[in-house]
Amino acid sequence: MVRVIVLVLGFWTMLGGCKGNSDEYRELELRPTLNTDTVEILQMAFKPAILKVPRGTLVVFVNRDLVDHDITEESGTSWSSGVLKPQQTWSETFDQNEDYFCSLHVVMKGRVEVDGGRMTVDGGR
Ligand SMILES: [Cu+2]
Repeated sequence: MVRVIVLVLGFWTMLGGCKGNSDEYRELELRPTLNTDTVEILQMAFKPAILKVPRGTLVVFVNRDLVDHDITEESGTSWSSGVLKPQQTWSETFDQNEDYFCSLHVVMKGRVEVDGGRMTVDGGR
């Protein structure tokens, strides 16, 4: 009997990722896929300027430019990354469409479009 249990545990371990922590295992079951995507900041622009993603995608912003930038929600009130120095990254999960800009260089604008996402409420602009 003990031998059977050892074999089963060994098989689970081979299947990958189960470290014997039941909470961790449960979390993996509940969140089977975490979508991620990337926006690069390069030559004073967000690339791509419009990123289309499934709802709940974790978007990683990477500053590949030579100067500081930030990522700030368009109205400037909902969220902001704070200053991102060259080679620094910042990430945010998107559940709805969001327009954003760089508050250090206001001509830099970008948008994340979520599949089936609602339009963000325009903050009086
Ligand atoms: Cu900037």
